[in-house]
Amino acid sequence: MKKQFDKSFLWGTAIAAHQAEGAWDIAGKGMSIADVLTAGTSKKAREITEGLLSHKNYPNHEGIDFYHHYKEDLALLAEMGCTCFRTSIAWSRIFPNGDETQPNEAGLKFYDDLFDECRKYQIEPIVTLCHFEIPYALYNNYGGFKNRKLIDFFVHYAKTVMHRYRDKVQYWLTFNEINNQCTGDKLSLWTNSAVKIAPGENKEEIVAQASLNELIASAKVVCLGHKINPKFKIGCMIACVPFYPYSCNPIDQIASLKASNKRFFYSDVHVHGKIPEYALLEWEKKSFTLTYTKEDLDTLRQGTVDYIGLSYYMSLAVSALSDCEGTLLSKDPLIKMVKNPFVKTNDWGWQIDPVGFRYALNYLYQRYQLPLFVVENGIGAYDTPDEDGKINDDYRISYFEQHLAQLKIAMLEDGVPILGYTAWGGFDIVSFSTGEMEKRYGFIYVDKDNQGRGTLKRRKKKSFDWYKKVIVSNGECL
Ligand code: BGP
Repeated sequence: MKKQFDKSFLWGTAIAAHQAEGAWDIAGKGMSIADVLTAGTSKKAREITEGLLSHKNYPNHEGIDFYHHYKEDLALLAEMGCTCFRTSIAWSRIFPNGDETQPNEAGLKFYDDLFDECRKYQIEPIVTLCHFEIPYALYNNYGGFKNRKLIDFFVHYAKTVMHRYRDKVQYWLTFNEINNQCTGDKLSLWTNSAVKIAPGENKEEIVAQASLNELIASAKVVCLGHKINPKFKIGCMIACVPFYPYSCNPIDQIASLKASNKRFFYSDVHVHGKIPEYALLEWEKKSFTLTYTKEDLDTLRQGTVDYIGLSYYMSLAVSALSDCEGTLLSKDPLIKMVKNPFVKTNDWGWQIDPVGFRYALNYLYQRYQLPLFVVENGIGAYDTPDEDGKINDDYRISYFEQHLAQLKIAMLEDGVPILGYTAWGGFDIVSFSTGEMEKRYGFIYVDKDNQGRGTLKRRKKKSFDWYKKVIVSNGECL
């Protein structure tokens, strides 16, 4: 039995370009869909205002100015002992409108320098090709991923960067949390596939088409990437949210199964290289007429991923709507989310469930039999510096301690192969769901507030030294 983490296990932190880089409109960068989200004054007030730019207020536009601070920031990660670092390439830094033939050299040069800086510290870059950063013009001019033309634009972009960084980057992820759009909520649809739904169009059908187009694009990129450099490891990235059945009532098991199929449809295609039967039947039942060709099906079959990248933040519990006798109301159960009394939540209502992490890792491995890479996990919290300016974030240490202990069990006792772990944030960055700075994830505090005020100075929190110890001992101290 394996007793320790493999020597090759990668430890690091993760960010996304649009939440950290800032410099949203310099050196030829075009606007991405993330750049047109606006932040409201309260956590809940953030909404999508297409085309309405609030340059001054939107913290993404400045992020933590990683664009100009990356040298200092990578030095801190190196000091913490990180052996890998996950970030994304902002697509619109390379192709400002998404449909150009020639890339923007200044954008390419920025990532050349960034990856060189990683290599200087022997930090392995893990690169997401699209982390909610579809060029805005592709939404405006093409209607987003419901349009097949985006497959070619994405492939051209991926080919350009994979070729350029072929000797600097080995680990790639195609679309961040591609499966979030299964929820159908506005923010997820917008950020995952930038679809413009025209009046009269069936939203669900459009989302299915856009998702399929993205899956085809991803498979094409896997094939192409392996040609560019056979050593590339190209993964998908899914939000891994296990759905617990609320009770041992059999109908709740069906609810959990159905909810899981909806969420894991994306990784089913990424890994098995075909559209699952349950999806085909569902599309037929709903009379969807999705467009895909025989070549697309071949592409899906050939372009299966090398590993599964995942984020894990929470578990959810589901129950089937039933009549008063507890019998299912229909074969296709209506599913409702229910509160899980066994888990606590953070200040934003996200369930904190370390044991669920072990469960999730096992679930994915059983379903796919592929190595996993945990590329996001962490806790958003309000951090308040004490009188001396120190941040004693024991709650964060405790969160990571508990989650990493479960990861260790999953790996060493349950036999789940895991390639590495990147804690979300590393630095405090702009929160995706709130658009604010005060939901902080980092081991490194960044002096900036929701209004964009602050010196941007970086400061180590108490958790910095804790994570360093974990990395240096290669997980032994857990
Ligand atoms: C994931 C996203 C990240 C990130 C994280 C935390 O869904 O991939 O971009 O932000 O969630 O979410 P938030 O920042 O909303 O707390």
